[in-house]
Amino acid sequence: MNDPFYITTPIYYVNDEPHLGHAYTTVLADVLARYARLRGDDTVFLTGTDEHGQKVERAARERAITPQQQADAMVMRFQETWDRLHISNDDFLRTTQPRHVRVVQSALQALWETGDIYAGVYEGWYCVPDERFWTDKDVVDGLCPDCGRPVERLAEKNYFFRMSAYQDWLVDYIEAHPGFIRPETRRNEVLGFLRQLLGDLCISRPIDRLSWGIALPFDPEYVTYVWFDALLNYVTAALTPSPLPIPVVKGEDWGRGLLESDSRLAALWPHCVHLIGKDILTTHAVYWPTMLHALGLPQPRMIFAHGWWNVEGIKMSKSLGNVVKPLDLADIYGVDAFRYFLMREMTPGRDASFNLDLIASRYRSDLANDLGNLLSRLVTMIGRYCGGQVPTPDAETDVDAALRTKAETVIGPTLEAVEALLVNDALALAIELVREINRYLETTAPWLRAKAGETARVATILYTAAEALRLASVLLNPVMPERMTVLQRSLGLGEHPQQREDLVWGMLQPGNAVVTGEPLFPRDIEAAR
Ligand code: ME8
Repeated sequence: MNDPFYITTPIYYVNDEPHLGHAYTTVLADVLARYARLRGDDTVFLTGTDEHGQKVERAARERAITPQQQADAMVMRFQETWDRLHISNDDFLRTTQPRHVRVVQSALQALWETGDIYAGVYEGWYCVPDERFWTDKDVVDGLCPDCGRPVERLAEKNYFFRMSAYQDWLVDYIEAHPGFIRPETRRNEVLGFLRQLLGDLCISRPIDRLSWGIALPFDPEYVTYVWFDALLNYVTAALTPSPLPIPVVKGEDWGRGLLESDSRLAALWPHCVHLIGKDILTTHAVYWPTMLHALGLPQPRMIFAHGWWNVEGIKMSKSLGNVVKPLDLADIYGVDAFRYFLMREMTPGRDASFNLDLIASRYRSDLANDLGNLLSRLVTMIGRYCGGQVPTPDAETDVDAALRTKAETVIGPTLEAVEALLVNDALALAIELVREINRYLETTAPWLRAKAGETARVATILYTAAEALRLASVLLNPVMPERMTVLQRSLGLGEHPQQREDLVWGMLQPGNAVVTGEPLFPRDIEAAR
């Protein structure tokens, strides 16, 4: 039995629409989920929205609507975008859902009971117009680093999570679990951060300054501040759906009790993989593990922080007007080509720079020329020389065996690259197989054999090429699910969820009627769409 696979994206703020960066993380999670399903793992893929807090409250005020209306409108934009981008999430969590509010409140109460949450004084530089606290380090000459207006010293009662108590434990844990924070550079970054003394974490705001949040169960004059609420979403979604209240027990007994009583949580949680951008590494690799530990829950299997997408080398930002909208690109190149581009172009641990030429050249070379053209040549030749039916292969020669071996031996390394979260490498391997099939056709020249009347030889060549292409399409399916389904349909295969057995040589049935259709990746993109 395979281990289950529980993959999460960050839950995105609903103050603005999804852009290229959000699309990247979500497509990567989707691709990993689809590969896991191909492996036969019991897979749960979670994404969602982070709806409480100042950012959303302020965005709503600017649009003269309520925070709930703001959240509802943006959630639609996220869900529409994910639907268009073929995102196969099993769950979509909104932090305003009652199922989540009950988890947050009972977790807060559990930590309050043990003193892991306590009342204290929060002091800092406050920017009144921005409604935001800054530290000594942030403030420049008494001015807000964001808006440049004067800040004032403010002290107010708030609630804190005793994060400092878990610093030594966290360092030991990270050191003992090399695969916990990935890639290695991010792990080192977290260990470096933990060399300074860890403070406690302010987890509340008084409701007269922020009302859009989950009320503290032990002080209704306060709401919990975003991260305590947001991070717990991963636990909420792993629980068996239930309308019953979560029993309030102290500290670590909270998580232990849940694990004992909820078999879904117990099965999923230890296999959880959090996919995040590097911007939220500290919250996930420092706040979250200490919160989980205090609550008596084990750690997720892995926190993977990918790099940053810039646009032509510059940070994407609204004020620079260079925000890339994923659906605009999907409209031009097609959804799957856009997904392919995102996955092929970024090495997950590093930053990447977007530019339009890059996507156009990937499209032309890998997709239109290598892959799309191969399918159309093959289908045309099967039509012309084999009566439109996948031929029955005759005796295999060395050159056929070489292609079969190449196809069979590329499967292992491709899946291993995916397990290491190097989807870009996996794609490079799959496309290399496609190129090998093109070279094979050049070498074996079935059109010359056909002219010479060598029917059996033509049958073997076209079967071998088509079967190798089918295998490549199974490997590429998690990245381009819709286009690869079309490809398989062209080879006369029925639509079905891809399974491990599809990765075995010889699954293409002779006799299947091939289908000539529109090009898989039209060369003249503008004209075709
Ligand atoms: O931080 N390049 O939400 P958020 C790559 N609500 N990825 C990017 C990116 C870019 N330029 N811009 C955004 C939050 N992302 C919190 C998370 S989780 C418990 C709470 C992606 O809407 C990347 O995954 O600001 C990043 O971590 C995330 O969007 C931040 O989304």
